[in-house]
Amino acid sequence: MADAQNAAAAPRVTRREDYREPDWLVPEIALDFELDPAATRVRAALKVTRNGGHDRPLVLMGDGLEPLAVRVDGKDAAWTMEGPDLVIALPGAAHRIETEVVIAPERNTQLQGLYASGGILCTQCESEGFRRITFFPDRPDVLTKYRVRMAAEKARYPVLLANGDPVAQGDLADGRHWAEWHDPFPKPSYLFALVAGDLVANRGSFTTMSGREVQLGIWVREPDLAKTDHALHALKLSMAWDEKVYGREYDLDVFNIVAVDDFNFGAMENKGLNVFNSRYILADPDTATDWDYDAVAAVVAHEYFHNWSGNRVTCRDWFQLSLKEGFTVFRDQSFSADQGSAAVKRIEDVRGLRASQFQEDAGPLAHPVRPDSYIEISNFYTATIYNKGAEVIRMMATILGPEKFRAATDIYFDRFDGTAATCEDFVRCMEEAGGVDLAQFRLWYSQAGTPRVSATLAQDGGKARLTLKQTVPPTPGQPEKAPMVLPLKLKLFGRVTGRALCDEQLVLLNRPEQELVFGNLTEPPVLSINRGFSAPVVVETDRTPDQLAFLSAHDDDPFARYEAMQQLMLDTLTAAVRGAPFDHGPVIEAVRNTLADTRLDRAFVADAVLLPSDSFIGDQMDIVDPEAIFRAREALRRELATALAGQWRDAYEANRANRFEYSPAAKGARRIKNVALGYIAASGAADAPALAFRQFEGADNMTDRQAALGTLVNGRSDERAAALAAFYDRYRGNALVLDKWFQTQALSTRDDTAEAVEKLAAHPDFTLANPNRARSVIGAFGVNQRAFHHPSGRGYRFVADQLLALDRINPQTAAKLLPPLGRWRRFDAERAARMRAELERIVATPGLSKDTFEQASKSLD
Ligand code: 0A1
Ligand code: ZN
Repeated sequence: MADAQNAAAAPRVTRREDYREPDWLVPEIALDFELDPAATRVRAALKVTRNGGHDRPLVLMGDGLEPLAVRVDGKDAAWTMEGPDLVIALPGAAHRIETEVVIAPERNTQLQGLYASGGILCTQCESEGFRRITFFPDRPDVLTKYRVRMAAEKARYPVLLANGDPVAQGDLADGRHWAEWHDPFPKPSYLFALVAGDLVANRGSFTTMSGREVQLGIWVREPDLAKTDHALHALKLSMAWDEKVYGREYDLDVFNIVAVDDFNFGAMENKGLNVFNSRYILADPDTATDWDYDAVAAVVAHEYFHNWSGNRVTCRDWFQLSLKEGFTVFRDQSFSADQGSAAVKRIEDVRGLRASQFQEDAGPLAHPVRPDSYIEISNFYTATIYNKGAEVIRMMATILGPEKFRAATDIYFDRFDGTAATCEDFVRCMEEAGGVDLAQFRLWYSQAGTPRVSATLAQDGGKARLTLKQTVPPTPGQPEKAPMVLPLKLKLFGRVTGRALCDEQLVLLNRPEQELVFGNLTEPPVLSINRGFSAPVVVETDRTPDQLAFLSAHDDDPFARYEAMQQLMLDTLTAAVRGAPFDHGPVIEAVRNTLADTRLDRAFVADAVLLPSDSFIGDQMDIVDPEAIFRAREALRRELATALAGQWRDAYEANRANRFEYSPAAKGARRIKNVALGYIAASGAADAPALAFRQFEGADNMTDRQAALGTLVNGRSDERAAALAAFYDRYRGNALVLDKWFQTQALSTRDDTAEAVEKLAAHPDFTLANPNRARSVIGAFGVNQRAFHHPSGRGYRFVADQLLALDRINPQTAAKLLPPLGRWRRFDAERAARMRAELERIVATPGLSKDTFEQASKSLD
């Protein structure tokens, strides 16, 4: 705790410009673990070599470790501690260093390093967790070959796994056993992993393109075994996809995945031994929604793809994090797009980007895709690094075209295989293979903030003049911005015939203002712009409701079609919130037409007819008025519900057939049916609660059951309590499903939700020790705009109280809950003052972690 306090008083800032090559390299390590939850003895033998002609000592980083023995070349040696680190002066160019420490996994509530989760011992080392296990140069540019031996009580830990391939195992006299694993690929310490537990595997195999057979295993506790087929299938699909699309083959003889219940993030790509949050592995129809199934496949793919984008080619330093994360998200998004509807996938990805990354980029925690400094690197596993980073890769792929992009990634993988690379290295490969100059494009890595483009189209006889202007808003530390390269796909449609007036064009807007002229127009043109969301920007146009409604019915790019509808809804809603004149008519007609268009994919229709969320509407306003937004949105929802009552009923009935199948068509049917159910309830129809309850009780899958529960939870019917009680009774023994029970209530649109979450946090099944459970209440509540911003300020107090309690247990997860409190500048003076008061209380708390300190103090600046 004393360390944490010091960190808060004088946080050390790490800067990108200070990067220096490591003084010492570690080509090899042998680790020996005597595993025990209370006291695990870790012996490490490192071969170290001096890197260059300097006389600096060897610094082995530690975090909370005490050296019990230190030997150099077999002899006891002199050493000192500098803060948490072990420092040894060494005379020669190469030495053998041995250290010994004892750690206590069962007391590790931070879930970094070696910890216990439900009787399983497992590790999480990214970013700086390896130094909580043993003394080591714990930085990603030190690549080492690992040999790991571990011993543990056989009855409690019958399965012993580590990175690489298994080489030997055996029994010991005292009920213990041991196993040894070798990883032939040099790797950074953040990719180290071991797992010991009473686990069973769903086994499979995959034959690689060069004919090698790889043994696959998805390891879980025995009762969960039946829920692992989907993950195993997704793994095989991912392995085949990476061969086909990127020419990349798996490289070890085994690939193991372990699911654990307590995990700070989604999953971790440790070499040959991925460790997953169980919510991204376990799926069966009774407990997982379609969203969960898709997320399992996407995360399995993501972690698998890291084997090349992250492991074979890793990051030089943590400022390059997006090198592996942005690229790997782009790869997993492309994989998912190839499994079903690419259009629907793109719509969902953009929806997510806007909800999390645009908001981040517009607030106090905005940072570039390649940050310049950090206090705590764990705070930088953000939507900007991941999702904006993926958009940056996507833009380069768009600019290069598919063949050159593939040629560029081939160069990248081949040239940097086995090394720790930088974002700059990646961009250079793009330039080389693409024959393009990306000098100005690099601003995407260094400038934060979401660019804004204004587009105005003026017709003049047979010609039209398109004026494009760009601005990039100021962000913390970056008051002035240079114009960026924005690849904008655009097209014109004729308002009379609906026909395209030109081919799709890719315009690279790279100046503050640019003009384009279109000729030979035979009818009034309508502008379709940023098609496919080709650039992650905000586009403002002067398109009329009529033109937007027209595009929502005629655009041949599904994303642009969706976007036109969203813009129409957004314009209508923001006018209502501002008290300006508005007309619901065009939205109702556009939704009517979309619902009636039988050629459209049902999943697409479901996305298109959903109103923008409260918080996305809020993002359009200088000062967010949560109550006015809620009222305007509910009013439009009710009107859509009543004006199209017949169509919602039809959509519901037509898609009611209820035998679970996991296919794009069946998923689409469930989606539109559940959106329709929501509208039926919004109409206030007397039979709506009974309809929802019938669906809740009769469902043969979690998608339908949870959707019905969500609809009821937003209302005030008797069925509400009955459904909540039934759900709880049925699933109280299943933590992942119980999370849904908590989350659904924390997301409720009812006006008593701020009060309700306080009760949820006092529920006997609520615990801060499990990150999923904490997020299901506090994280969900934080994005429930109206409830969180309750005028009394009780929502702010609740989140701050919980966050402070969690900070003492698990700082990484606590700090992730802070951003909603940091958005105070966007709210009225009274709310802003209350939010600031909570941030000040947090910052002033003795013993605060540096994770939370960084988030809170930056949010106050
Ligand atoms: N590299 C993982 C994400 C991850 C990051 C940090 C963690 O613990 C601090 C855990 C996982 C991924 O991108 O999936
Ligand atoms: Zn990742």
